[in-house]
Amino acid sequence: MNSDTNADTIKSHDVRTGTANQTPQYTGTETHFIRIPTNINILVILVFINSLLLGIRNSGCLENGWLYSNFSFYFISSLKKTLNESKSYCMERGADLIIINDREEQDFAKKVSRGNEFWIGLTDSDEEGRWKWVDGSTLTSGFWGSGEPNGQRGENCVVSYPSGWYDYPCNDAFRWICDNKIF
Ligand SMILES: [Ca+2]
Ligand SMILES: [Ca+2]
Repeated sequence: MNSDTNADTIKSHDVRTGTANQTPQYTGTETHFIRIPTNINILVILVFINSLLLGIRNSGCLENGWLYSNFSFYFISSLKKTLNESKSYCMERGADLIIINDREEQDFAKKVSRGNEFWIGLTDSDEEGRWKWVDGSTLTSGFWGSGEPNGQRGENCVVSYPSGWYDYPCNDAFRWICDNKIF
């Protein structure tokens, strides 16, 4: 009797298992859709944490003044230094001077600098009039102030004011913004 009951239970279980096995097969595509974004989210979180740890390793600790926005960490200085000193400050912390590729980043930099002028990572030191970013890319369009650039060989570095970009002698001293891109 017990063995009959067990047999029924097993049979019943087999039937249910069979039914249960059909459901995920049928909705396999749906399960797949759920897993992909979850994995991407985990990846983004891991990269974010890794970047934080790298920042801590490179500079001893994350210093006050670093802001996170759109896959970059930004440092807005309160001191004023020459272009090379500013660039060195950024590079010692695994970053470089800010590269501004679009209006959104220009507006962001203007906002976080609170109206102060600052060095950006743009120069025509190598060839007069050929403006290049610190990553070696060529400037395609900029946010030059009225009449700028106008310094010829005497002004090969760029300061961003709320009213636009101005070429300046690289040995002048200004605030600066570092940009540490995650990707
Ligand atoms: Ca120049
Ligand atoms: Ca100028």
